[in-house]
Amino acid sequence: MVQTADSTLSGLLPGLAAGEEVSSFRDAYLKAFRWMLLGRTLDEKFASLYRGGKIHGGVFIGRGQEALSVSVGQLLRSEDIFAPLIRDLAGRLAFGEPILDAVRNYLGSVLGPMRSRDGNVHRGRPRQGLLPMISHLGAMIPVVNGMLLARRFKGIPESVGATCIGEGGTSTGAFHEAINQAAVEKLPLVLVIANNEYAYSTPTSRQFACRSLIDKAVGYGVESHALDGTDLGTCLKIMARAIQRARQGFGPQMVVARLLRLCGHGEHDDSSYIDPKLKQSPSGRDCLKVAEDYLLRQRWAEPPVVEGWRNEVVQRVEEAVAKVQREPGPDPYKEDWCPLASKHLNDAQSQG
Ligand SMILES: Cc1ncc(C[n+]2csc(CCOP(=O)(O)OP(=O)(O)O)c2C)c(N)n1
Repeated sequence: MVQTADSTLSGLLPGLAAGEEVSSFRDAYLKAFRWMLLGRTLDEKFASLYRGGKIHGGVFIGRGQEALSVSVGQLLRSEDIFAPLIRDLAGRLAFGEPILDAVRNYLGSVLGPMRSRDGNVHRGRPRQGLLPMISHLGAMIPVVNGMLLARRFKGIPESVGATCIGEGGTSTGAFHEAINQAAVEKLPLVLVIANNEYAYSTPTSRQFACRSLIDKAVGYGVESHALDGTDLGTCLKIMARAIQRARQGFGPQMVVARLLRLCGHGEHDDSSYIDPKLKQSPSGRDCLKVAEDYLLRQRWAEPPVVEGWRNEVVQRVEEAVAKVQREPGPDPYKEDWCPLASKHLNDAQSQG
């Protein structure tokens, strides 16, 4: 396991000169916090639209996982590849996905990236390195490997490819084949595993028998990093380190975060199976609250400023939803699309 000293900021954000580090860490933290706020607010809006019958597909939110997710999206560069999972709205936004992509996709606007054919979370902008996920667990890892290999074969300067999965995804064949391939090919893959204690309702005790998921990295000769996914500062530091190691040619990096899913698997799930003791444990802390308390304690922002940020994201979310609700939905008589043609998917760009 690669050691990252929590107590020092040294080497935190690659490329920074000494002395710049503290203020840059504060800036990165505050930026990340605001992405977390936006992700949480937008997720909650989707949950409420779903309950009001306005969203017909499933709604999957990332409550409790925003610190981890944002740290991936924010620390990647625009030329990198990001393949998010269902709980990564906050990370998508930090990577550059417009709010309107998410709103249009869920509400079925024809202007959305999937042109109203999804109503769910399977959206993306492949040309900008943001891959639309498919539902099969673990299946995006080989896709990222393939993109990284393609860039290598074409002589395009290598970039990092990051993907997020849950601990349940680590039990699939796709996970094992892909991590092995990435290790053998020394691909600059960052594999982020959110161990949120349950794969739907299956607890970790029924998911894996190894002591820690880190052991899976050891078995494949892959560098690994364990972290507390409820702590934004730790997420930023360790993710920066993992991305930097992948970029510098040290091969794939596995990041395993410990946290708790503070919601159901999807909004259709009341999550009554979650052990109440876990909610009281350190993993059960709400990363957004932890981050807010920390930045207030540091006096990096005063309470009215944070309140202003909160109001601002609510306004952005409400404006986006109001705009999309006026947009046209699908018209089956105008369909000329074939499920076997990838043309429209590749062309997908939402407008506005
Ligand atoms: C190969 C495969 N098996 C089963 C499913 C059904 N399924 C969808 S999500 C899910 C649980 C996912 O748990 P985890 O990977 O831990 O992620 P989390 O939802 O906890 O974030 C399951 C079993 C699937 N999508 N793909």
